[in-house]
This record gives sequence, structure tokens and C-alpha cells, in this order.
Amino acid sequence: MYRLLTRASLGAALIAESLLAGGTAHAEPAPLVRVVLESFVAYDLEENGHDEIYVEAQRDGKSRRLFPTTGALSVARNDCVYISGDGCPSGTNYRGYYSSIRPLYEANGKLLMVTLYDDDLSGDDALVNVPIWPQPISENQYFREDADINGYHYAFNFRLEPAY
Ligand SMILES: [Ca+2]
Ligand SMILES: [Ca+2]
Repeated sequence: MYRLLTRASLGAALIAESLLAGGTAHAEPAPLVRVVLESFVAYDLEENGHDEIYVEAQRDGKSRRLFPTTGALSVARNDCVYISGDGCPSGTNYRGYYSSIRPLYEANGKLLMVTLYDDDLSGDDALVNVPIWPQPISENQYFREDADINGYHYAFNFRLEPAY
């Protein structure tokens, strides 16, 4: 359902270069990861008119907010909400200059669920669930989910950054 992309060869080359130059690059993988939301696109909505979106990460039954910092963001069909990373696909309605919370987690291999929700009065809908099992990393890992199911269609992009 999702693709995991790494830039292993580039990362290894950069680390080797930094060590030769006496830089501060870490040779060991990071014990922590930071969850960084990049963007999402509402190609087709769950409801008519607008969905009210928020994104959370959950581990061990504890939820932590990524976006927005409070409440939910109302989106229309074809809106692309951009926070960081690659830009929006052509043909989408760019909505930028948003920020997100970037929580830290132990890279201990335990399940971490990153979920895009639609806020509803009668129980929120989990539109896109991306389960990940973070391991220690030395370079960014990218997660690209395209969920075209149950009458709605969202693209959802985030990354893990190594943190020390
Ligand atoms: Ca709904
Ligand atoms: Ca709703």
C-alpha cells in the first residue's frame, strides 16, 4: 500500500566525506526518529463539499498531533496542503505556508501508526492509516501513500528524520 524510499548510496557518500573532513556526521544510526509531515492532496473527498482534516501519530495507545496544531483544516476537492518536502502535483490547488508538529519517537521497531482523519461530529473517520515500525536510520525515510478507497482519494506524504 505504501512505498518506502531511501537514499542509501547518497547518505553513505556524504557521511564518508564528512568524516574525512573532520565533520560532525554520525557514523551510527540515530536512536530517535522525528515524524515530519510533508503534504497531502484531497483528490476526492469523503463527504460533499469539504472534509475537515487532521493528522496524528499513535504509539502504545497515546496519540500525538502532527497537523494542524489544534482543530482541523477544512479542505475542498483537489486541494494540496503543503508543509515541507516536494511540491504539489500540477493541477492541484496549492495551499501552502502551513507548519506542523514534529514529534520524536524511539527507533525501537515498535508499531507507530500515522493517520489522516476527517473530523466528524459523530466519530471521526480514519481516512488513511500508515503503519510503520521505525528502526535506527542514518538518513531520511520517505513514506508515500495513495489511498483511493471507499469513495474518497487522498495522497499522503511524510518522512522520518534521524534524530540524536
Ligand atoms: Ca466523515
Ligand atoms: Ca467531516
